[in-house]
Amino acid sequence: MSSRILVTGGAGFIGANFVHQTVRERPDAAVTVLDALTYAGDERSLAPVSGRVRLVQGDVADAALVDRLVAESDLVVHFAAESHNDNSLHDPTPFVHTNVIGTFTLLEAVRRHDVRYHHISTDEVYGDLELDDPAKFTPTTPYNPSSPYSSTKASSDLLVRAWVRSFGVRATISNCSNNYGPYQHVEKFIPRQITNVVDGVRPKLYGTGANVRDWIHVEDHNAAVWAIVDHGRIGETYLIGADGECDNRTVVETILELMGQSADAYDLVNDRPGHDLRYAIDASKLRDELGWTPRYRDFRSGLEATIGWYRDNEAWWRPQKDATEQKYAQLGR
Ligand code: NAD
Ligand code: TDX
Repeated sequence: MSSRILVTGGAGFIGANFVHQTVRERPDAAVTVLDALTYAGDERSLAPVSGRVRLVQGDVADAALVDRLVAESDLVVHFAAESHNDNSLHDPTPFVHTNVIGTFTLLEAVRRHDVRYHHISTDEVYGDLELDDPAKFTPTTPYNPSSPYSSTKASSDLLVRAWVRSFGVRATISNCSNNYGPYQHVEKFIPRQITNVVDGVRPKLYGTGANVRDWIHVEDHNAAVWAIVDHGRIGETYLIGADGECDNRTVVETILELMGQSADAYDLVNDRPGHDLRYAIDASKLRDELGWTPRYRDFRSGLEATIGWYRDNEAWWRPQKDATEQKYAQLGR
């Protein structure tokens, strides 16, 4: 099933990895990527599958373009978003445009053409947990987003739920924890620190470094997305996570150690305003109902492989590095 697949945001981090995995594992799939190629999108991330993928440069909020592309698809997987919390604190405008209006535009098109839709979202819609609270997010945790980014993602999830209930749109939603792996923009925590160390710059930890994220390898996220598309129940929300909780300080210490530096060779910098303390996912619904399990169970070796990728692919990230660090310098971070 689903031989004609429209992947929005397929030139971004998770979307590009999804396209690679799809081309590798589903030889019959005809993949079209719709991507605006913003600062976060890079055509070169699709180079390994060029010839197997059609790239359309455009905006998910462009109703005419979206209508045409959806009409010729059997499945839409919607990754496109403005994805960085720090940017959303500086200027929320593109977050509302892409994350809210873009999702609305896609939903109207899949409604018109009765096309199966999968919505990619984040655990940040649930807000945060206390550091010493044993609780984890579940599909019934109330929405309580903290940042402009997470509130626009929460808005988009609620639109999907309403379009399922009111119009019978055939949609599923997944809310995943923090991803790491190849092709992630150097603005994000792990690639920023790896590339800083490559450049002889000390890693930068916000606040005290005590905040906890629940890390999952991008390949495991995307395998879970396929499990949901293939076997998930329409209208349902699945949480994706791999029991990868780790505080930021430990992540930085591990990167430093794996890169041959002293584990305390980092700086504490200004905290992010409204910084969520801790995220943690209970993925038992996904595991029990759909039989998904993560392949990357050892965060340390996943980090080691990711460090290797950034060392081997400096030409991919180098063009973004200076501008990214200049933005952080203005924030004292
Ligand atoms: P990213 O920023 O690396 O990529 C986003 C892509 O969307 C880019 O290629 C960009 O060009 C494209 N895009 C942005 N605005 C667009 C528009 N108006 N029209 C068309 N394309 C547009 O993001 P990512 O980290 O790969 O995240 C992908 C999705 O996964 C997002 O929906 C995000 O909310 C979600 N998510 C991310 C994580 C994570 O840890 N990175 C975790 C959970 C969920
Ligand atoms: O230099 C840094 N130093 C630092 O301590 C950066 C860039 C980040 N941090 C901290 C902030 C967070 O606690 O590291 C943690 C991870 O930061 P980000 O990579 O910015 O991710 P986060 O804000 O947790 O959001 C990510 O996961 C959920 C993605 O960017 C979102 O798109 C996704 O929804």
